[in-house]
Amino acid sequence: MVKLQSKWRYLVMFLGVQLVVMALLSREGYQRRVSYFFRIFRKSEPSSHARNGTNGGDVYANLSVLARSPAKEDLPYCPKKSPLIGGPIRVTFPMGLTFAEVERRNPLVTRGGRYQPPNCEARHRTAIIVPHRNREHHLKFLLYYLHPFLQRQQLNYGIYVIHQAGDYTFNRAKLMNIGLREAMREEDWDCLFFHDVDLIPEDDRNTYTCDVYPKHAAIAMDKFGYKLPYKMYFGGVSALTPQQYLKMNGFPNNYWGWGGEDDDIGIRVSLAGMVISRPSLNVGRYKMIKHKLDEGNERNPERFNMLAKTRQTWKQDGMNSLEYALVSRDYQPLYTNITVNIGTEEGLDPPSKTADAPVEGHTPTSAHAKKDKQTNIVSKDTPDH
Ligand SMILES: *[C@@H]1O[C@H](CO)[C@@H](O)[C@H](O)[C@H]1NC(C)=O
Ligand SMILES: *[C@@H]1O[C@H](CO)[C@@H](O)[C@H](O)[C@H]1NC(C)=O
Ligand SMILES: CC(=O)N[C@H]1CO[C@H](CO)[C@@H](O)[C@@H]1O
Repeated sequence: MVKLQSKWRYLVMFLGVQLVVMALLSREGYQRRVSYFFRIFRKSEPSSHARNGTNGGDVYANLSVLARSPAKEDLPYCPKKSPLIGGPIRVTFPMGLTFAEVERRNPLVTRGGRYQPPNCEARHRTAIIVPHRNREHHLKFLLYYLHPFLQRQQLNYGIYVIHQAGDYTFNRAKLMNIGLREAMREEDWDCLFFHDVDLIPEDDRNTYTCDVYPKHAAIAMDKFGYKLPYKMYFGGVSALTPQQYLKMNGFPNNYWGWGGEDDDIGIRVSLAGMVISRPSLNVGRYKMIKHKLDEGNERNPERFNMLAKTRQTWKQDGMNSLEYALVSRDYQPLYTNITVNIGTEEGLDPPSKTADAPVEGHTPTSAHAKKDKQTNIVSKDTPDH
């Protein structure tokens, strides 16, 4: 009986304390402290990095409809520093985003993904080159963020998607070589941005213009803790003038599959007597769209052997040895789709494609596991417009 009584006593005390707490809470001054208290408990979910990503501004702010001015000839130059630049950008990946919605939000983008500032003459002409295959979902997000991002920087720009036809192993660097050649065919671009489809810039002070040396822009990615993973890293997003590009004979054509080619490019920069230029760490920030390694882009087992030989190979392998066949060039509302056949390690028309007509010097039994795939997998491009 005594036990029970003391239990009751505790309960009464507890309720009393609650009453006092409630009374205190109801007072204005405590509201803030309480919400702070609850935030402490919730904070385990978004890490400090993630918080940073969501702190920034809306990338579509400040882009409200500027009418295209009729007199195009005598526009003044845009200011050296765009007044529309706002710093950190909030990057999220809304479900249900469609290409049509991206189009609607970018009314001034013209056919093929081109844009010029409506009321001033741009100081820079930048082409964005995006190597691509089976990543329409990522492309949609990239375009959603990149179009307003570039408009805030008052650039004259165009976005080129270089689409590798077929199912043979992916070759990112070769697609970028093709991107340079095909983009320069259309316009005298003074800067080319080589852009992975799954990287979204998080700060518009990271200007998409070229420097005196080849620029590595994606220096702080969320996946590497917003730090440069190693000194010679040149992956993700980089920018070169056509002159810088040709000086290093472009990028290598012979890296098939994932990895190595970006390091090769970094080595080429220094072999060609240049250095890597970089934006500051708090500006060159990118968020990566999470995904698994793609089918048809398996890790390249040769990559370390090949890197060791870059010094001997860079002058023979690059822009001066580039071979491909243009399949189509489509002007989509938000980008230009350049689809190319890039062949395989064995050339543009590998024996496997013309299996009934064996080419001398190539035994059809060569043990390329990747090559066998080509005949088995059916094309499954799934544009989700
Ligand atoms: C978040 O951003 C601020 C300013 O943009 C920066 O000073 C800070 O270091 C960033 N924090 C992390 C964890 O990246
Ligand atoms: C580009 O064009 C090719 C050929 O028409 C098509 O298969 C592919 O889906 C297109 N890719 C994009 C991203 O539009
Ligand atoms: C040029 C311009 O419109 N700048 C505005 C961009 O948006 C910020 C925040 O909404 C404003 O403070 C700027 O004036």
